Amino acid sequence: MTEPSIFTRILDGEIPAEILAETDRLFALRDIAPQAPVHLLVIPKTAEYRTVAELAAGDPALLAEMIAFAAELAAAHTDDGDFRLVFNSGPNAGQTVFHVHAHVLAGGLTEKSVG
Ligand code: DGP
Repeated sequence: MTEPSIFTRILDGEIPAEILAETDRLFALRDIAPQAPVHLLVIPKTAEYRTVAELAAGDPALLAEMIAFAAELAAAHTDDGDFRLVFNSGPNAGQTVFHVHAHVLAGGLTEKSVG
């Protein structure tokens, strides 16, 4: 039995954090270490999927819900609704929490996007 993820512990109320918004299957937090003026996390309530590739294979509708929810959050938290969506996948790509989540980055980004 693996330990519950930090996000499951927040969802269960064990660790204090403001849940900004939620749906039946998702919730959103402010990232504790923001990398942009708006830096939110969109997180499935289920901890079943560790990475975005696992999620895409196992429940593609939930991945689509994450993207739609990210767009709604960006519209609510920015003037223009523009946003960047990042999934770190694997420790060598910077993933530290193995409970799939999307970073929603927005609000006057000035750097050029990578890639
Ligand atoms: P990643 O490195 O892609 O696995 O992203 C994990 C993010 O989770 C990281 O940017 C920091 C954030 N984070 C970690 N612990 C907490 C916490 O207790 N509260 C909040 N709001 N965010 C957290």
